[in-house]
Amino acid sequence: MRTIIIGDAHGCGWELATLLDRLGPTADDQVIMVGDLVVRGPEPLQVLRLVRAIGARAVRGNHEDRLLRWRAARHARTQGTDQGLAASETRLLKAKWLTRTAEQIDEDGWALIEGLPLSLDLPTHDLQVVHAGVEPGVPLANQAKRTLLTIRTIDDEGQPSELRDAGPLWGACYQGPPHIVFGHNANFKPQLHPWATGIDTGCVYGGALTAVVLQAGEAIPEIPRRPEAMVSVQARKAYYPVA
Ligand SMILES: [Mn+2]
Repeated sequence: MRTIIIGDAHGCGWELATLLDRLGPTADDQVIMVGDLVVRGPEPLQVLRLVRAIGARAVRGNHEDRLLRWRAARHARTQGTDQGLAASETRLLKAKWLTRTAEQIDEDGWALIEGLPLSLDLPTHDLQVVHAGVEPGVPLANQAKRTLLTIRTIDDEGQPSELRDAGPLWGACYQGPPHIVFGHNANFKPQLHPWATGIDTGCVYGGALTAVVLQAGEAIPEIPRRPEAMVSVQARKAYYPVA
C-alpha cells in the first residue's frame, strides 16, 4: 500500500494522466493532491474527472478557493444581489482564466471542489498536506486560512508573506513534527527542507508534474538519498507564462 502525493496539476490533464499511468495506483494505494487542481491549464474537466475516477483526496488550493468565490459572485449577480458584494468578489468575474475554467466545471466537479479540506493529516507517515504552507510555531488548528492557501516566505517582521522575496522560505524556518508536504510556490526544482517538502515543480509553466511516493508507514525520506521516492512527468509545453 503506497501513499502518492501529487503536486499542483493546474488543469494539466495529459501530464496527470501520464503520471498516473507511470505510477499505476491500485485500489490499495492512496492518492492525494496538494491543491490547485485546475485553472491556467488546458484541461480542467479532465483533471477533475481523473481525481474522481481514482478516488484521490485533495486539499483546497488558492485557485479552488477563488473558484468557489467566483461561483458565489456569479450567483449573486444572477440573483441581482451583487450590490452587497465586496469589489474584490465582483472583480473575480472579470478574471479571464478563472472564468474560462469555472464555466467548464460540471456539477460533479463543483461538488468535489466544495468538499476539499484545507489540510489532510497522514498520521501513519507523520505528515500533513496543505496547499501553500504554515506559519512556523503556530499549531495547525490556529493557522489562518490565508496562510494555508498562500504563504511563501516569512517577512522582516516575522509575518507570513505571499511574496517570493519577502524573506526566507517558510519551510526553511519551520520545525516539525509533523513534516509538511505542500505545493503553491512553483519552482522547476522541488523544495527540500528538513521538515517540509514542496512539490509544485511548475507543470503549467512548462516544468513538470511531481509526485512523492511513500511506502506504508514510511516517513518522508531524505530525497537526495532516495531519489526514486520522487517521480516527475515533464510538461508537454508551457501553458501559462511564468509571472
Ligand atoms: Mn497555489
